[in-house]
This record gives sequence, structure tokens and C-alpha cells, in this order.
Amino acid sequence: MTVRPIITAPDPRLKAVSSAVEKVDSEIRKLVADMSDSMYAADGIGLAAVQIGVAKRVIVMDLDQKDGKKNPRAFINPKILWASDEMATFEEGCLSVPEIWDDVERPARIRAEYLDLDGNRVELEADGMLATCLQHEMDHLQGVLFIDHLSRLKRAMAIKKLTKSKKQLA
Ligand code: K1U
Ligand code: ZN
Repeated sequence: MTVRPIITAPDPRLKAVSSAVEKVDSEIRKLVADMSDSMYAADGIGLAAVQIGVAKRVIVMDLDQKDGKKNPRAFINPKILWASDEMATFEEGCLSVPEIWDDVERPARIRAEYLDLDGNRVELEADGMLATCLQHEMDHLQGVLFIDHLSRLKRAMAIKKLTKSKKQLA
């Protein structure tokens, strides 16, 4: 088990645009295992590789954590093929933006493609929390945080709070 530290904002590494994975090999499978360990250790439901400092287009997610059961899913090189005009609002949080939660509006339904751990192309339709979480994690791959969807004032307040708590920890 390898738990890797999660980078928190404002850290310029979170602004990186992640690169596509060229081959799903043992190195990527080890990255996915480390990401899952790190996500569970931080009590998260999702994680993008860039959050542990690896700017590759890899996401892990587990929306079904009940009674200590673990069912992590990996999404490699995910791409949104279609997004609904209908929008949905969910309260979002982020392991890289600790202690800040706010409502974000995103397309309610998406169709996406990705590679699984065997390198097979998979297509899925998602709504509800899966659609929200996938879009949130795919934003990370573009260097975008959920606070970037908030008003300028709310984002500035969030960054101020994060900078202050980082200074107190230093
Ligand atoms: O940091 C991340 O990208 C993961 C993030 C995923 C997410 C959560 C909510 C809406 C959209 C995306 C998290 O896992 S934040 C932590 C979290 O969701 C949680 C933590 C403790 C209890 C319940 C939920
Ligand atoms: Zn996040």
C-alpha cells in the first residue's frame, strides 16, 4: 500500500494540463493502485493523478464506499463525447481544496469514453453524482479546480482561506 501526499491549492502543479497515457502498462497500473490508496486514505470519492503530482490523464473513483467495501474504478484518457443541455447543481468538495464546499452547476448527463486497466476502450453514460464527479476529475486533467467555476469573489475568498491555513501549518 502506497499513500502519496495530495497537493493542495494554491500550488502551480495543479494548473498543469495532463498528458495522454500512451500505453496502459504496469507503470500505469501501479499509479492507479497508489491513487486508490491515496484516495481512500484521504476519505475521498475520486482523485486525478495530477493531485499526487503526476500530470497524466488518469482518474480513480469509488462512489460506492459502504461498510468498508472498496470498488475503485479507473478512467484512463477519459473524453466527454456528449453533454446534455440540461444542467444540474451539486455541492462539491475537493481533496486539493480542503474544507471548502460549494454548489457547482454542470451538465446533468454526459456520455464519455475512456480506457480501462486492460487498455480496452469503454463508453459510458452517466448522470447524478457519477456525471458530476467525472466532470470534476476531468477538469483536474485540464488544470481546472471546482473553485474556478465560482464567482470571482468566492474564488478569492477560498484562495485566501487556503493560503492562510497553509501559512499556519508551515
Ligand atoms: O479531490 C477530488 O477531486 C475528489 C473529490 C471528488 C468530488 C466530491 C464531491 C463532488 C465532486 C467531486 C472528493 O472526494 S472530496 C471528499 C468527499 O467527497 C467526501 C469526503 C468525506 C465524506 C464524504 C465525501
Ligand atoms: Zn478535486
